[in-house]
Formats: sequence, structure tokens, C-alpha cells
Amino acid sequence: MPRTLTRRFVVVLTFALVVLLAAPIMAQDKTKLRMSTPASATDQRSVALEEIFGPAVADFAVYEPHYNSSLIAQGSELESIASGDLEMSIASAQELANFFPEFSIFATGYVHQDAEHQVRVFNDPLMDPFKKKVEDELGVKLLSVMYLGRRHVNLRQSKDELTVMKPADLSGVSLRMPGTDAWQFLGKALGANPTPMAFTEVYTALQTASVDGQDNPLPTVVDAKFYEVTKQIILTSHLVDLNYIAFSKAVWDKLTPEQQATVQKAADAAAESGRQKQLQKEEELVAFLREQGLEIYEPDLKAFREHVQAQYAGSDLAASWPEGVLEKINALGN
Ligand code: KDO
Repeated sequence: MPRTLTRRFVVVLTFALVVLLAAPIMAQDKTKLRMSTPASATDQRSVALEEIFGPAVADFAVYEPHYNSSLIAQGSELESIASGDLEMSIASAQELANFFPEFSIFATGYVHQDAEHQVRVFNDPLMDPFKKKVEDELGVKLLSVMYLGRRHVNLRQSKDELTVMKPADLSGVSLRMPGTDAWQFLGKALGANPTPMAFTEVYTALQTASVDGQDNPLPTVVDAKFYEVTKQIILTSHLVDLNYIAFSKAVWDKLTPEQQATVQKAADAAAESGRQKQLQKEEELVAFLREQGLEIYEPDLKAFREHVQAQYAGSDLAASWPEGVLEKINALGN
């Protein structure tokens, strides 16, 4: 081999070795952002975070998502962030209400009107004391609001077996709801018998008839394949559901102001993208679900709204809502 070629070969080889050895060191220098969620990898919130948030922060952080509650059980994510075992989650208002009961206002049936209303509420000064409390007392920053969708009642029984037009028709129906008090209250307020259960167990519970039904937005019914084991969807729209992008305050405080701005921008961009995709899916999926043989119909919405609102009025949950906040939320509506 000629001398110059050998020298060039050695130089190239050395450079490649340096790059190979430096890559893991550089990755180690980056902040690890473990995100745990019960959602699947194909859920639009997961997709938006992976496609938009992860790459946007890649210069200084490694985004590491864990789906299907594979890292942390549903409902324990906030505690894990607080104790330093997790950096991010897609947290629900119901989970926050476990720590701060006043968050139940954002988990109350028929309060948020639509996706845009959620964004207006989240960005309004009315949210500042809520966000501050979570930051100060739990060490969690709520970066942005993600749209999950309109929750509807989804049952195993066919419409012939059970037609649901008003809350009384759900009497005796065991409806799986997530495990916190705020969720269980909503299930009862709908007129059903709420059964607490983790999201990852719902498909099997429906398949084996250990519950009569579950409630979730249409994109989730499709993503989790609940349509394979249910026969009808009653379009109750009882909760325009949201999740917050929750971020460790301890990690946030270690970032430079520029990095913090990048994280914030990335979270907002991911939330906006996920929201648009989820809205589009909600529109499209009625046809898909009907093709799968599900019966989909609207009940007496006025009866449901009035019944649900009457259950909250005067409840312990409502007693925890700071004065005037419900009025402010309503004023931000259409
Ligand atoms: C659910 O358990 O029904 C729920 O929809 C609750 C939400 O807050 C959210 O956690 C969601 O599950 C998961 O992300 C799975 O979609």
C-alpha cells in the first residue's frame, strides 16, 4: 500500500474512532427527558411529542418516551416527577386533583366547550395560581395543554339491548373510569356505576365482560381498538378532555434561559400539532367506527348536561374551586 494512502487511512480511522467514542459522552452530557404515559406510541399526543418535541430539544436533551405505562403506572407519574424518578408526563387534571382538589374544576363534565376553549383557559391569568401551586408544591411545571378529545360512553351491549338517551338509562351500568376520585365522581354524575381501572386493562375487561363499557374520545376508541370489543357509542360529549405536558421543575431550573425557551416552544408546537390531528380524527372516525359495525347516536344532551351539572353543584369537589374561577372559565367560552 503506498505510504500516503496508509497515512490517510490512519487519519480517517482516528477521526471515526474519536466520533464513535465522543457520541456516547456527548449523549451523556445531554439532559435525559424520560416521559411516561399510559398512551400508546400511535396516540396523536405521543406522535406529536416524538416528532416535534424530541427533535426540537435534541441539541441539549434526549427525549425518551415510555408508552403503555411501561415505566410508571397510570396515576403515579406526577409523584415520580416530584421524586426525581421521571422528567415528563402527559398529566390529567384529574391526577392533579389528587394533590390539589381545585384542579377538579378542569375535570368537570360540560365545563370546557371545545379545544380552543381549553387553550384560552390554559393561557388565561386565571391559571397562574394553579400553575404556581403545582410548581411550588409538587416541583412540576405545566408547559402546555394537549387536547385528548370529547369523551363519549362506549358500551359492549348493542343499542337493541340497551338504548341510552338519558342518565337514568345508565343506571346499573358498570362503566370503567380511571382510578381517581374526580373520574369516579364524573362516572356517577353521568348516572352510571363507575369502576376504577387502569387504561391498559380496559380492552381485556371489555372483552371478558367484566365491565359494561368505558368512556373515551373516538381517537382513543380506535387507537386502543376498543371498537373490537364494544357495540355502541353514545355521543354524550360529557368531558372535553385535556392533558397537560408536565415537566420536572428541578430539570427546568438546570436549563439555560435559551434552553427553557426552546423547551417551551417545542411543547407548544407539539400540543398544537397533536390538537389539530386529534380534531381531524374525531371528525373522520365516526364513519370508520360505523363501518366496523358500531351504532353511534346522540342522546338527550340537555338531560345529560343538566344532570351532570346538578351533581357537581354543592359537591365537595365544587367546594374546592376558588371563588369566581368557574365564571371566568365560562366567560372564555363561545
Ligand atoms: C383513560 O384512562 O381513560 C385516559 O383517557 C385518561 C387520560 O387522562 C389519559 O391518561 C389517557 O387515558 C391515556 O393517555 C391513554 O390515552
